[in-house]
Amino acid sequence: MSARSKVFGGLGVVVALVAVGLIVYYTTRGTNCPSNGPGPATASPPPVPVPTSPAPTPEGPVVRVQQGLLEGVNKWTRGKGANRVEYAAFWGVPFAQPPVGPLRFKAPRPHPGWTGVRSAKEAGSWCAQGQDGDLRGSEDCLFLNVFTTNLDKSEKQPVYVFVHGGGFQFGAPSVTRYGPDYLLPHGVVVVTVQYRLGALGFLSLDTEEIPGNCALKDNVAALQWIHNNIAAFGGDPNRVTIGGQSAGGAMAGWLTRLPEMKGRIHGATLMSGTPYHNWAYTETHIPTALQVASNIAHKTVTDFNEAEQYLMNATIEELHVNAMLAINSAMQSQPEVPVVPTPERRKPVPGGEPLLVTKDKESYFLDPEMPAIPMLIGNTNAEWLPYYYQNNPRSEATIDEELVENIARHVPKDLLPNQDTRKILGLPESTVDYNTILEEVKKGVRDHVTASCDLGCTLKTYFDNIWQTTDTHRLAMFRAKENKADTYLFKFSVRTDVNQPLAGPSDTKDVATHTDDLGYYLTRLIDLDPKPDADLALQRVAALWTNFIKYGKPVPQTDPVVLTTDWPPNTSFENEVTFLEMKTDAFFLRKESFSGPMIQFWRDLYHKYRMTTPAPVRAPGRVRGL
Ligand SMILES: *[C@@H]1O[C@H](CO)[C@@H](O)[C@H](O)[C@H]1NC(C)=O
Ligand SMILES: CC(=O)N[C@H]1CO[C@H](CO)[C@@H](O)[C@@H]1O
Repeated sequence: MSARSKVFGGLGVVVALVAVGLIVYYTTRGTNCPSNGPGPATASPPPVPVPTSPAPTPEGPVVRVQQGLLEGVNKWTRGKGANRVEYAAFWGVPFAQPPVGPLRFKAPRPHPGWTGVRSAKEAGSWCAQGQDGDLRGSEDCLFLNVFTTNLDKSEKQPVYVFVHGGGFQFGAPSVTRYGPDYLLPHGVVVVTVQYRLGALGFLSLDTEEIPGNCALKDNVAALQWIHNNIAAFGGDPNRVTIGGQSAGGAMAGWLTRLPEMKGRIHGATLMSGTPYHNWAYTETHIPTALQVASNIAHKTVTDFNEAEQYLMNATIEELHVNAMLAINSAMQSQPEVPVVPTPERRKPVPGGEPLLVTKDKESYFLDPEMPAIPMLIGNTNAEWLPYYYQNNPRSEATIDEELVENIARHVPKDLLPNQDTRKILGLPESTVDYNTILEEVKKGVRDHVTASCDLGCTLKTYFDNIWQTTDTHRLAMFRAKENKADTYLFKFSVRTDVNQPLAGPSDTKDVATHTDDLGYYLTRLIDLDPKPDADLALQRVAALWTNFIKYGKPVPQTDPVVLTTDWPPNTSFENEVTFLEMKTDAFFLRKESFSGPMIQFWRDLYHKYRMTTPAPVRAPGRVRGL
């Protein structure tokens, strides 16, 4: 056991995130896993590009990007008939200079390029993350992967850029999952992106040295690189759809609203993740960063300059372990992950670190200057069911009662706007006692118990609400009010062998939990030969997704296999909404509350506490009630 293993192994620090399901489960069955050892633990200067000469004659497909020549590999998609196509894969393409040494915590800088032909046959190193009690990956990890069937063609194809999830702390688009096999036969170019994770991706003192939001800035740089280079792979830079799942969905949602991304993103698919979640944005970043610095220093550090030095000098192990401790301790009391996107409020310095998140969540989504981008957004139908069973494995009534009595752990803190948001929205100081809200929530849960849905059943929907569905619904409502571009809402309920095994004892048909949808549009190595029920569902999902990527609508025309009815876009997203229900045997439109029976309760609560006054930045009354 290495010293590193001991550091991670003894602490069990990932427990909270695993418990809430925000991390993606990595399946490493098969022989094809990239074996990226941990990278340098200490800061070192950015490497100078090494010429790869003398160059052997390339055997794989070669593409010229702005930085130089890349050699990929030719592959065939799995699948039969028209679903089996040959494609070129380019793995581990650097889209920025390695963010190491003095560039730790900084926005990515353009890659200086290379001479000769750079091999793009293997995945780049994962971004550093704790895994199975060990540290995996490296600080030098700003790579993306491109998959295309359209090299050397004059007619360009639309592009799908996928941002992986993993609670902002874990994950990577590896060769064992997030594969393009289902999407490529439909004529799109697929790109998967790596971004800095955990402390390296999000720690923030909101200073020039540690400005925060590195991971978002990595994605901004990746999209800029894609804009500049994707035509060389047969992709159309003017038809780029960004997609993401879980934390990746939240990131994709943020990106669609950044002015920097205007003209770089033309559509978005957000699966089980939006920027509205309590877990996808925090204003506790400064105390968190000082806490991490103090843990590293083994003393209390309050001075920003001193904290910066400790954070810049620390090893990646020290950073990750201490960030995980901060996350775990925050999540003991509420559904908040403290190492995630943050506001940037410092004064801009000419030539200094760029500011990215300069507004609050709501005003971003109501800014009339923002481009109109069609969106496909949705959830699985039982996102947080495993969380319920983790808390109450045998569905005991007494434990349900305890869960309600201790509801503070399960109430989104952002029901009340926090200080920074108040300032930006011009809202008065709050005089609300948070305990009043907690009592209202307890009562709300109990009021929704019915003869056919007892307390446990109500809690299952409640957990889905607080972690996912209320915010998905709020996003759809904001978009409908804004009425700028189409929104398509879906709920994914397919259950086949492609899903994860269910943690709970019951509900085995048509139940999909968090991450279950992933294996239906991106391939995993373990699903080599999907059974007929899975095969039908994944054909349908791939067609809907790629239609959206190609035409901006998932059903340009009805199809006997995919969907026999039209799927119209937004009309409104009031308490009852029309959405596509994707069940194992059939996909069909359905009109009911997207987030369950408590929708009116949540709307009232958000109306009462989060938006007590119409904000000056928007037309009066526009947001009230959301
Ligand atoms: C950080 O490293 C620099 C350069 O080696 C050193 O001068 C400084 O004292 C270190 N600071 C801390 C707090 O470790
Ligand atoms: C069916 C429907 O109401 N669609 C609307 C969705 O929003 C766009 C953008 O405003 C409208 O053009 C559509 O008519």
